[in-house]
Amino acid sequence: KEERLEWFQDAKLGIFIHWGIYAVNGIDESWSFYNGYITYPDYMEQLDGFTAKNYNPKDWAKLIAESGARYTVITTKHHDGVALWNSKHSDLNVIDKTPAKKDVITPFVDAARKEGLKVGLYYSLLDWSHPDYPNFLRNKKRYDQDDKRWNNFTKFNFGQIKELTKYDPDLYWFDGDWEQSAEKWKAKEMRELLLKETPNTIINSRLQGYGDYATPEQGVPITRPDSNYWELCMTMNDSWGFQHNDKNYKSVNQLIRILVDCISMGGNLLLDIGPKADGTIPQEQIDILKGIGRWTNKHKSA
Ligand code: JFZ
Repeated sequence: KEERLEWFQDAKLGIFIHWGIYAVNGIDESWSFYNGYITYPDYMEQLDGFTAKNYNPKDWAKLIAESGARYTVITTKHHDGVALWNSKHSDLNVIDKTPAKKDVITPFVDAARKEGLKVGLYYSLLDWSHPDYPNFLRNKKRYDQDDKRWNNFTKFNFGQIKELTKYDPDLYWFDGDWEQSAEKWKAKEMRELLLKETPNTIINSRLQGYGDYATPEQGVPITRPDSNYWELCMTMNDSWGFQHNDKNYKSVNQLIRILVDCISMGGNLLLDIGPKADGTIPQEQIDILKGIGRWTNKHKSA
Protein backbone atom coordinates (compact mmCIF):
# COMPACT_ATOMS: atom_id res chain seq x y z
CA LYS A 1 0.00 0.00 0.00
CA GLU A 2 1.42 3.29 -1.08
CA GLU A 3 1.14 6.39 1.05
CA ARG A 4 0.78 8.80 -1.81
CA LEU A 5 -2.39 6.98 -2.90
CA GLU A 6 -4.09 7.10 0.48
CA TRP A 7 -6.14 10.27 0.02
CA PHE A 8 -7.34 9.02 -3.33
CA GLN A 9 -8.62 5.74 -1.97
CA ASP A 10 -10.85 7.64 0.40
CA ALA A 11 -11.75 10.60 -1.80
CA LYS A 12 -15.10 9.27 -3.06
CA LEU A 13 -16.06 12.29 -5.15
CA GLY A 14 -14.05 14.51 -7.47
CA ILE A 15 -15.21 17.23 -9.83
CA PHE A 16 -13.83 17.24 -13.36
CA ILE A 17 -13.73 20.52 -15.29
CA HIS A 18 -13.67 20.64 -19.09
CA TRP A 19 -12.98 24.24 -19.99
CA GLY A 20 -11.63 25.38 -23.31
CA ILE A 21 -12.38 27.35 -26.46
CA TYR A 22 -14.93 24.70 -27.50
CA ALA A 23 -17.27 26.34 -24.95
CA VAL A 24 -17.49 29.41 -27.21
CA ASN A 25 -19.64 27.69 -29.85
CA GLY A 26 -20.73 25.01 -27.43
CA ILE A 27 -19.51 22.10 -29.53
CA ASP A 28 -17.66 18.85 -28.96
CA GLU A 29 -14.30 19.50 -27.39
CA SER A 30 -11.60 18.99 -30.07
CA TRP A 31 -13.51 16.12 -31.69
CA SER A 32 -15.70 18.54 -33.63
CA PHE A 33 -12.89 19.41 -36.04
CA TYR A 34 -11.24 16.01 -35.87
CA ASN A 35 -14.49 14.44 -37.01
CA GLY A 36 -15.09 17.12 -39.62
CA TYR A 37 -18.20 18.76 -38.14
CA ILE A 38 -16.38 22.07 -38.37
CA THR A 39 -13.20 23.02 -40.22
CA TYR A 40 -10.00 23.46 -38.27
CA PRO A 41 -9.80 27.22 -39.03
CA ASP A 42 -13.43 27.69 -37.96
CA TYR A 43 -12.77 25.75 -34.79
CA MET A 44 -9.78 27.96 -34.02
CA GLU A 45 -11.86 31.09 -34.51
CA GLN A 46 -13.33 30.29 -31.14
CA LEU A 47 -10.07 31.63 -29.68
CA ASP A 48 -11.50 35.13 -30.24
CA GLY A 49 -14.53 34.35 -28.08
CA PHE A 50 -12.78 32.91 -25.05
CA THR A 51 -13.12 35.93 -22.74
CA ALA A 52 -13.17 34.43 -19.23
CA LYS A 53 -14.55 37.85 -18.27
CA ASN A 54 -16.73 36.53 -15.45
CA TYR A 55 -14.27 33.90 -14.33
CA ASN A 56 -14.15 33.65 -10.57
CA PRO A 57 -11.94 30.73 -9.55
CA LYS A 58 -12.74 31.27 -5.86
CA ASP A 59 -16.44 30.73 -6.55
CA TRP A 60 -15.64 27.62 -8.58
CA ALA A 61 -13.56 26.19 -5.75
CA LYS A 62 -16.20 27.03 -3.16
CA LEU A 63 -18.95 25.39 -5.18
CA ILE A 64 -16.86 22.27 -5.73
CA ALA A 65 -16.10 22.03 -2.04
CA GLU A 66 -19.77 22.53 -1.27
CA SER A 67 -20.63 19.45 -3.36
CA GLY A 68 -18.65 17.36 -0.89
CA ALA A 69 -15.92 16.57 -3.41
CA ARG A 70 -12.42 16.12 -2.06
CA TYR A 71 -10.61 16.70 -5.32
CA THR A 72 -10.93 18.44 -8.63
CA VAL A 73 -9.33 17.93 -12.03
CA ILE A 74 -9.14 20.72 -14.60
CA THR A 75 -8.24 20.57 -18.30
CA THR A 76 -4.92 22.33 -18.85
CA LYS A 77 -4.87 21.30 -22.52
CA HIS A 78 -7.33 19.25 -24.53
CA HIS A 79 -6.67 17.47 -27.85
CA ASP A 80 -6.97 20.83 -29.65
CA GLY A 81 -3.62 21.86 -28.20
CA VAL A 82 -4.81 25.11 -26.61
CA ALA A 83 -2.97 25.54 -23.30
CA LEU A 84 -4.86 27.23 -20.45
CA TRP A 85 -1.71 28.08 -18.52
CA ASN A 86 1.21 30.29 -19.57
CA SER A 87 3.15 27.69 -21.48
CA LYS A 88 6.47 28.84 -22.87
CA HIS A 89 6.62 25.94 -25.31
CA SER A 90 3.84 27.13 -27.57
CA ASP A 91 2.01 30.39 -28.16
CA LEU A 92 -1.19 28.42 -28.69
CA ASN A 93 -2.37 29.35 -25.22
CA VAL A 94 -5.16 31.49 -23.78
CA ILE A 95 -2.78 34.28 -22.75
CA ASP A 96 -1.33 34.91 -26.20
CA LYS A 97 -4.28 33.91 -28.34
CA THR A 98 -7.55 34.83 -26.58
CA PRO A 99 -9.18 37.97 -25.10
CA ALA A 100 -8.92 36.31 -21.68
CA LYS A 101 -5.20 37.22 -21.87
CA LYS A 102 -4.46 35.45 -18.63
CA ASP A 103 -3.35 32.19 -17.16
CA VAL A 104 -6.56 30.64 -15.84
CA ILE A 105 -4.96 27.59 -14.21
CA THR A 106 -2.80 29.20 -11.52
CA PRO A 107 -5.62 31.08 -9.72
CA PHE A 108 -7.83 28.01 -9.80
CA VAL A 109 -5.14 25.76 -8.33
CA ASP A 110 -4.61 28.29 -5.53
CA ALA A 111 -8.31 28.71 -4.82
CA ALA A 112 -8.98 24.97 -4.82
CA ARG A 113 -6.16 24.35 -2.36
CA LYS A 114 -7.53 27.06 -0.08
CA GLU A 115 -10.78 25.11 -0.02
CA GLY A 116 -8.87 22.03 1.05
CA LEU A 117 -9.28 20.25 -2.28
CA LYS A 118 -6.67 18.05 -3.89
CA VAL A 119 -5.88 19.29 -7.37
CA GLY A 120 -5.45 17.26 -10.52
CA LEU A 121 -4.38 18.49 -13.93
CA TYR A 122 -5.80 16.99 -17.11
CA TYR A 123 -3.34 17.01 -19.99
CA SER A 124 -3.86 15.55 -23.46
CA LEU A 125 -0.76 13.68 -24.58
CA LEU A 126 -1.87 13.90 -28.19
CA ASP A 127 -2.03 17.35 -29.75
CA TRP A 128 -3.99 17.76 -32.96
CA SER A 129 -2.64 21.27 -33.48
CA HIS A 130 1.05 20.53 -33.24
CA PRO A 131 2.67 20.43 -36.70
CA ASP A 132 4.95 17.57 -35.66
CA TYR A 133 2.21 15.45 -34.20
CA PRO A 134 1.40 12.50 -36.50
CA ASN A 135 -2.13 11.60 -37.43
CA PHE A 136 -3.16 15.22 -37.61
CA LEU A 137 -6.62 15.24 -39.21
CA ARG A 138 -6.16 11.53 -39.80
CA ASN A 139 -3.28 12.13 -42.18
CA LYS A 140 -1.38 9.24 -40.73
CA LYS A 141 0.95 8.28 -43.56
CA ARG A 142 2.52 11.65 -43.95
CA TYR A 143 4.23 11.75 -40.57
CA ASP A 144 4.47 8.27 -39.16
CA GLN A 145 7.88 7.44 -40.57
CA ASP A 146 9.43 10.69 -39.55
CA ASP A 147 11.60 10.24 -36.44
CA LYS A 148 12.88 13.77 -36.45
CA ARG A 149 9.44 15.26 -36.19
CA TRP A 150 8.42 12.78 -33.55
CA ASN A 151 11.50 13.72 -31.52
CA ASN A 152 10.51 17.38 -31.80
CA PHE A 153 7.08 16.57 -30.55
CA THR A 154 8.39 14.45 -27.68
CA LYS A 155 10.60 17.32 -26.57
CA PHE A 156 7.62 19.67 -26.70
CA ASN A 157 5.40 17.25 -24.77
CA PHE A 158 7.98 16.71 -22.05
CA GLY A 159 8.55 20.46 -21.94
CA GLN A 160 4.91 21.20 -21.29
CA ILE A 161 4.54 18.39 -18.77
CA LYS A 162 7.63 19.65 -16.95
CA GLU A 163 5.99 23.07 -16.77
CA LEU A 164 2.94 21.55 -15.10
CA THR A 165 5.09 20.10 -12.33
CA LYS A 166 5.46 23.64 -10.93
CA TYR A 167 1.88 23.33 -9.65
CA ASP A 168 2.91 20.28 -7.65
CA PRO A 169 -0.32 18.53 -8.74
CA ASP A 170 -1.80 15.90 -6.48
CA LEU A 171 -2.85 14.07 -9.62
CA TYR A 172 -1.94 14.02 -13.30
CA TRP A 173 -4.88 13.05 -15.45
CA PHE A 174 -3.50 12.12 -18.86
CA ASP A 175 -5.67 11.53 -21.89
CA GLY A 176 -5.24 10.62 -25.53
CA ASP A 177 -2.70 7.89 -24.89
CA TRP A 178 -4.53 5.51 -27.23
CA GLU A 179 -3.00 7.06 -30.34
CA GLN A 180 0.58 5.94 -29.60
CA SER A 181 2.43 3.15 -27.82
CA ALA A 182 4.08 3.41 -24.41
CA GLU A 183 7.45 3.41 -26.20
CA LYS A 184 6.48 6.33 -28.42
CA TRP A 185 5.13 8.43 -25.54
CA LYS A 186 8.16 7.44 -23.46
CA ALA A 187 5.57 6.65 -20.82
CA LYS A 188 8.06 5.06 -18.45
CA GLU A 189 10.37 8.08 -18.60
CA MET A 190 7.38 10.35 -18.18
CA ARG A 191 6.28 8.54 -15.05
CA GLU A 192 9.81 8.65 -13.65
CA LEU A 193 10.09 12.37 -14.35
CA LEU A 194 6.78 13.13 -12.64
CA LEU A 195 7.54 11.06 -9.57
CA LYS A 196 10.97 12.65 -9.32
CA GLU A 197 9.65 16.22 -9.59
CA THR A 198 6.47 15.69 -7.60
CA PRO A 199 6.96 12.57 -5.47
CA ASN A 200 3.55 12.64 -3.77
CA THR A 201 1.54 12.71 -6.95
CA ILE A 202 -0.78 10.14 -8.51
CA ILE A 203 -0.99 9.31 -12.20
CA ASN A 204 -4.26 8.21 -13.80
CA SER A 205 -4.60 5.17 -16.00
CA ARG A 206 -4.34 6.72 -19.44
CA LEU A 207 -0.58 6.49 -19.78
CA GLN A 208 -0.30 3.19 -21.64
CA GLY A 209 0.10 1.03 -18.57
CA TYR A 210 2.16 3.45 -16.47
CA GLY A 211 -0.61 4.86 -14.31
CA ASP A 212 -1.56 4.18 -10.70
CA TYR A 213 -5.23 3.36 -10.89
CA ALA A 214 -7.89 1.82 -13.07
CA THR A 215 -10.61 3.56 -15.05
CA PRO A 216 -13.63 1.41 -15.73
CA GLU A 217 -15.10 2.15 -19.14
CA GLN A 218 -18.68 2.88 -20.09
CA GLY A 219 -20.37 3.37 -16.78
CA VAL A 220 -20.55 1.93 -13.32
CA PRO A 221 -18.90 -1.49 -13.07
CA ILE A 222 -21.22 -4.37 -12.13
CA THR A 223 -18.78 -5.96 -9.73
CA ARG A 224 -15.88 -4.55 -7.75
CA PRO A 225 -12.88 -3.99 -10.04
CA ASP A 226 -9.68 -5.92 -9.25
CA SER A 227 -7.72 -2.75 -8.66
CA ASN A 228 -7.72 -1.23 -5.18
CA TYR A 229 -7.70 2.18 -6.77
CA TRP A 230 -10.18 3.17 -9.41
CA GLU A 231 -12.21 6.07 -10.65
CA LEU A 232 -15.22 6.40 -12.89
CA CYS A 233 -15.40 9.63 -14.84
CA MET A 234 -18.83 10.71 -16.00
CA THR A 235 -20.72 13.63 -17.52
CA MET A 236 -23.79 15.25 -15.92
CA ASN A 237 -25.47 15.44 -19.32
CA ASP A 238 -23.99 13.96 -22.51
CA SER A 239 -21.14 16.43 -22.99
CA TRP A 240 -17.78 17.06 -21.33
CA GLY A 241 -17.51 20.70 -22.34
CA PHE A 242 -20.31 23.28 -22.28
CA GLN A 243 -23.00 22.64 -24.92
CA HIS A 244 -26.09 24.83 -24.74
CA ASN A 245 -28.27 22.32 -26.61
CA ASP A 246 -27.51 19.48 -24.26
CA LYS A 247 -30.16 19.59 -21.55
CA ASN A 248 -30.10 15.86 -20.97
CA TYR A 249 -29.01 16.15 -17.34
CA LYS A 250 -29.11 13.25 -14.95
CA SER A 251 -31.03 13.99 -11.78
CA VAL A 252 -29.33 14.59 -8.45
CA ASN A 253 -30.83 11.35 -7.17
CA GLN A 254 -29.49 9.41 -10.15
CA LEU A 255 -26.03 10.87 -9.63
CA ILE A 256 -26.07 10.10 -5.92
CA ARG A 257 -26.93 6.52 -6.73
CA ILE A 258 -24.00 6.34 -9.18
CA LEU A 259 -21.74 7.89 -6.53
CA VAL A 260 -22.83 5.34 -3.92
CA ASP A 261 -22.35 2.49 -6.38
CA CYS A 262 -18.77 3.64 -6.94
CA ILE A 263 -18.07 4.08 -3.23
CA SER A 264 -19.58 0.70 -2.38
CA MET A 265 -17.06 -0.96 -4.68
CA GLY A 266 -14.12 1.02 -3.37
CA GLY A 267 -13.92 3.56 -6.17
CA ASN A 268 -14.32 7.28 -6.79
CA LEU A 269 -16.66 9.20 -9.04
CA LEU A 270 -15.12 12.03 -11.06
CA LEU A 271 -18.16 14.05 -12.10
CA ASP A 272 -17.73 16.53 -14.92
CA ILE A 273 -18.81 20.15 -15.33
CA GLY A 274 -18.36 22.34 -18.42
CA PRO A 275 -18.13 26.08 -17.72
CA LYS A 276 -19.06 28.63 -20.38
CA ALA A 277 -16.46 30.68 -22.26
CA ASP A 278 -17.04 33.69 -19.99
CA GLY A 279 -16.18 31.57 -16.96
CA THR A 280 -19.66 31.10 -15.56
CA ILE A 281 -20.89 27.64 -14.66
CA PRO A 282 -24.28 26.71 -16.21
CA GLN A 283 -27.08 26.99 -13.68
CA GLU A 284 -28.14 23.33 -14.10
CA GLN A 285 -24.62 22.26 -13.12
CA ILE A 286 -24.53 24.60 -10.11
CA ASP A 287 -27.86 23.15 -8.96
CA ILE A 288 -26.58 19.60 -9.31
CA LEU A 289 -23.39 20.32 -7.35
CA LYS A 290 -25.40 21.96 -4.57
CA GLY A 291 -27.94 19.16 -4.65
CA ILE A 292 -25.26 16.53 -4.23
CA GLY A 293 -23.74 18.68 -1.49
CA ARG A 294 -26.97 18.69 0.48
CA TRP A 295 -26.70 14.92 0.59
CA THR A 296 -22.95 14.44 1.08
CA ASN A 297 -22.79 17.03 3.83
CA LYS A 298 -25.36 15.11 5.82
CA HIS A 299 -22.99 12.17 5.65
CA LYS A 300 -19.70 13.95 6.17
CA SER A 301 -18.53 11.81 9.05
CA ALA A 302 -19.19 8.57 7.16
C1 JFZ B 1 -11.52 11.39 -23.64
C2 JFZ B 1 -11.54 12.65 -24.48
O1 JFZ B 1 -11.36 12.32 -25.84
C3 JFZ B 1 -12.83 13.39 -24.26
O2 JFZ B 1 -12.89 14.54 -25.08
C4 JFZ B 1 -12.92 13.76 -22.79
O3 JFZ B 1 -11.88 14.67 -22.46
C5 JFZ B 1 -12.83 12.49 -21.94
C6 JFZ B 1 -12.75 12.79 -20.47
O4 JFZ B 1 -11.68 11.72 -22.27
O5 JFZ B 1 -12.50 10.51 -24.08
C7 JFZ B 1 -12.59 9.28 -23.56
C8 JFZ B 1 -11.51 8.42 -23.57
C9 JFZ B 1 -11.63 7.14 -23.04
C10 JFZ B 1 -12.84 6.74 -22.52
C11 JFZ B 1 -13.92 7.59 -22.52
C12 JFZ B 1 -13.79 8.87 -23.05
N1 JFZ B 1 -12.98 5.46 -21.98
O6 JFZ B 1 -11.98 4.71 -21.88
O7 JFZ B 1 -14.09 5.04 -21.58
